[in-house]
Amino acid sequence: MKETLLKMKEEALAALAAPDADLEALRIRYLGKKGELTAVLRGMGKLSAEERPVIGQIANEVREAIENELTARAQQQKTAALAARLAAEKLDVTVPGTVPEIGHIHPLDRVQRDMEEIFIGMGFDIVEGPEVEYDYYNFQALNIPPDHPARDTQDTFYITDNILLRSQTSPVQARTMEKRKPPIRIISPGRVYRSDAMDATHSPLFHQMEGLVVDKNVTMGDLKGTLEMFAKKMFGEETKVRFRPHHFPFTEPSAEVDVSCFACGGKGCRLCKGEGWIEILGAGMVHPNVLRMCGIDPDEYSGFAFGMGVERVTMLKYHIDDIRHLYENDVRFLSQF
Ligand code: 2NM
Repeated sequence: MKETLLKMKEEALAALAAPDADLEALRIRYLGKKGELTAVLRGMGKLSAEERPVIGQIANEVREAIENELTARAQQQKTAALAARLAAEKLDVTVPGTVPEIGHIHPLDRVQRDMEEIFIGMGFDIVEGPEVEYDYYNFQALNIPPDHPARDTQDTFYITDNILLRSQTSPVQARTMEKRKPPIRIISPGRVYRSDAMDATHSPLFHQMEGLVVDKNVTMGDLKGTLEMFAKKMFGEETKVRFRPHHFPFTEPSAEVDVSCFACGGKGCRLCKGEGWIEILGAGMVHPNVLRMCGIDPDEYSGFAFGMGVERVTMLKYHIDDIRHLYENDVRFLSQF
């Protein structure tokens, strides 16, 4: 029996020494309820009274030896597993990362925000209004007569007889004059709609930015100073501004406004088609009829207004030759801004 026990101990310790020994299986095999050591102990009943304590002690020593080795090997295996995991999960923190692709501000948005910042700096508020508008605010309140070509269904998207998609952002200004008392200093950026066929310079949906100032003693000089300041901030400090007489129903007098070419400085180039000047804005003194219809006394107050196309300015500034680039959202185009 002693030999059996000692042989069992040898075998158990040898099995435990294997690097990937299944410790739990070995514990069950040797020390478990149906294990080898337990089986030997069961046979002890047949031993004599002198043999029993001797074999009992050896059995205890064998159990202790196996238990101690199990504990030691468990600790070793845990340490080895941790070391293996750390080695496998090692990161080289000096490897350069993959740079995530970041988005771009759309050029139209870039230009609209630049315009807004300039006018905010001059004390203007931004006011927005509905794109689905009454005929009244889009035309009547702006002194646009019933037979004016702009009112033709060929040019304007009518929804009903008196509801349409606004063809300019000036209805926002008519609404503001009705609601607020002067002094009024606002710009109204936004989408406008005209029934135009799509080509390189036309789109049925485009963006405008219109401005309005109403106060006592507002003059054409204020209009020129405001637009000159805007042009210098928008196109560069050397930019000059030129007014040419024009006609709009909602302003009197009216002008088309050119800026000196920011590509050639006025010498004449491809961008300005050799003119040295580029038309950017329409402007004028708000017509007394418009002020009156919006509840402002034209004998007490005067005002100026202006309007420009955001697409046109964007295309000139970034040398974009086709308006459709601005709507197609091709990332090869957008990622250049
Ligand atoms: C332009 C040109 C000239 C304009 C007029 C008004 C209002 F509401 F005050 F009458 N808003 N915008 C105006 C004047 C717009 O765009 C080319």
